[in-house]
Amino acid sequence: DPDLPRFRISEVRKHGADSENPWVIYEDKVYDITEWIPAHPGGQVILRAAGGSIDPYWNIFSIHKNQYVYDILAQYLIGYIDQADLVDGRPAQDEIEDPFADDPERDPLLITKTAKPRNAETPGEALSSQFLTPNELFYVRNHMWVPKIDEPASDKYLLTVELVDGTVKQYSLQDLKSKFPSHTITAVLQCSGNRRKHMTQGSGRSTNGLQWTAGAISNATWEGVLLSDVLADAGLEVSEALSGEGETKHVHFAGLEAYAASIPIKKAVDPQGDVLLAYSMNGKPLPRDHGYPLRSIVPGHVAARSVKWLNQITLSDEESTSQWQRKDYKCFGPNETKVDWDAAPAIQELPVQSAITEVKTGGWTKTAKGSSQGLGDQPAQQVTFGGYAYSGGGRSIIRVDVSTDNGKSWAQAYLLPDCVAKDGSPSPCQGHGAWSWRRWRFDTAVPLTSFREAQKAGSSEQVGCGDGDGDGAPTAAAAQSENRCTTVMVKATDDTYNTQPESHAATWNLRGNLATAWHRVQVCVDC
Ligand code: MTE
Ligand code: MO
Repeated sequence: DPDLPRFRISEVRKHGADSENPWVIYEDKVYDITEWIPAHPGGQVILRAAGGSIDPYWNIFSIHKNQYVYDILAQYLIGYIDQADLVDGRPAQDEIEDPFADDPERDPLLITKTAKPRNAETPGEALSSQFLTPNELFYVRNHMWVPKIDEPASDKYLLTVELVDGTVKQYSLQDLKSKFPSHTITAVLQCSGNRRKHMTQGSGRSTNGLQWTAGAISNATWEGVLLSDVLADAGLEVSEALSGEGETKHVHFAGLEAYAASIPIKKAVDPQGDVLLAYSMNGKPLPRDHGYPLRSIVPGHVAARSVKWLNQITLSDEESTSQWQRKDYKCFGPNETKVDWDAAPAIQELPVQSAITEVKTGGWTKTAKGSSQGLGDQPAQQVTFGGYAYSGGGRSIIRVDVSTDNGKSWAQAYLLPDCVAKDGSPSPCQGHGAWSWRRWRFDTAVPLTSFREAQKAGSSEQVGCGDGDGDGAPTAAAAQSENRCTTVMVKATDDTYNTQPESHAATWNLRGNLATAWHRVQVCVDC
C-alpha cells in the first residue's frame, strides 16, 4: 500500500519493548505488533526485537520462515522505512541490531563451535583434571542470546509458578532464598549431542546438529532450593502428585529467551530426585552463560531439561509443546530417516557414557616375562590415559573397561575416589543419586607388537623398531621412519549392568543424539 506513511528508523526506535505500542521492522516494512504480543506463541519474546529489525531474530527462530507467519505479520503493517534510511531496499546494516551484542565475555580456552549463539565445549584436559569443572570452562549450549538481567537481580526478576487450575504465585530471588531451605548437589550436565561427531565419523553417516566431540558435558556443585518445596508452597498437593494421581503430570520450565522444556511430575516431586531451582554454581552466583539468576537443575536427566534464565514454571497434564520437548531431543532407529516425532518419547534420563579425554605417552620399558599377554620381555611403550564415565538416573558407575589393542583384550581402569565415602562405599557426592561423573585413569605399558599388529593389518611385513642395542626401544633415528598406531578404547558399565554399545552404527539416529558407543582413540609411536 503506497499510501502508508514512511518512518525514519529513529522513529521506530521509540517503539521499543517498554513503549505502549511496540513496533518492528521486517525488510523495509514497519509493523505495530501491540496486538500480536498476547497471541504470539513465543509470548513476550517477540518484544526482544521491538524498536528494531526482526530479521536477525527470525534467522535464529527458523520456525518463522513460513508463509503463515508472514501472513500474520501482514495484518499489522503500518508503513515503510523512509527512503533516507534504506540501502539497497533494506534498513542500513548498522541500524540492524545484533541480538548477541549483550552476550558475556567467554574464556578463550573453551572450544567454540558456534559464536552466535554461543556453543562451546570444555577442553579435554579440563574434563578430567578436576572433579568440578571450573565455571569459566563449563561447556556452553545456548540456542539463542543470553538474556540481560540487572545484577544483582532486583525484584524486577520474578519467577512465576502456575498450577493446573490456573493459580499463580510469584517469587523474587530473595523470596526463594529466604522462604526455603537451601540444598546443594553435585551434578553433571550432559547435552544429548555430546560425542555427536564420534557418531558421525564412526557410522560414516551424517547427523543433524552441532558436531560436539567429548566435551559437551561438565560437572559442578549447584546450590538452590528444591523444586518440590516451591511447588508445595505454590499449592501443589505433593503427596497426590507422588502417588501418580491428580491432574498434574508434567512440570514445564520456560526461560526468558523463549527456550522451554518439561520433566515428568514424578521426577519433580521425588524426595530422592534432587531437582533444584539453582542460583549458585561452584559457590558463585550462576554465570550469565549458565542461567543467571536462576535455572532448573534436573540431575540424571539430559541437560536440555535444566532450563536457564528460568522465569516461568507451569504445571500441566501434558508435556511442554516446545520444539525442544516435542522434537529435537528424541532418538529413532538407524533405518528411520523420515520420522514421526510424536511416536518417540522425549529423552529424559541419560544412558551410560564414557570417554577418553587425555592420552600421554611416556618412556619405553619392557613387558614382564610371562605377562598375561604372553609376550614376555618385549619393548613396550608407557601410556597413561584417563577420562570420565557417567550414567543417568542417578545410577553409579561400577566399572570402566579399557583396551589398548583394539578390543582384543581388556583391563579395568582405576576409578578416582572423588565420590567415595570414608567406609569405602561408593556414595553419591551431595545428593540422593550418583549425579556426578566418575573420573578414571589407566597406566600401562603397551607392547610394541600391539602397535605393529594394528598397523600390519594382514600384511606379512615385519616392522623393525629396535636399534640393535638389545633393549628394543626405538632410537631417534628409527623414529624418523614411520608412525605405528594402536587403538585404545573405553566402555563403562553402570549399577544396572547397562553398558555402552560397541558401534555408533547400531545407535545412529538422524539427530545424532545419545552417541554413547565405545570411545576409540589412536595412539601412535615413532618406530
Ligand atoms: N535453557 C535455556 N533457557 N536456553 C537454552 O538454550 N539449552 C539447554 C539447557 N537449558 C538452553 C537451556 C541445553 S540443550 C543444554 S545442553 C544445557 O542448557 C546447557 O547448559 P550449559 O550451557 O549451562 O552447559
Ligand atoms: Mo543440549
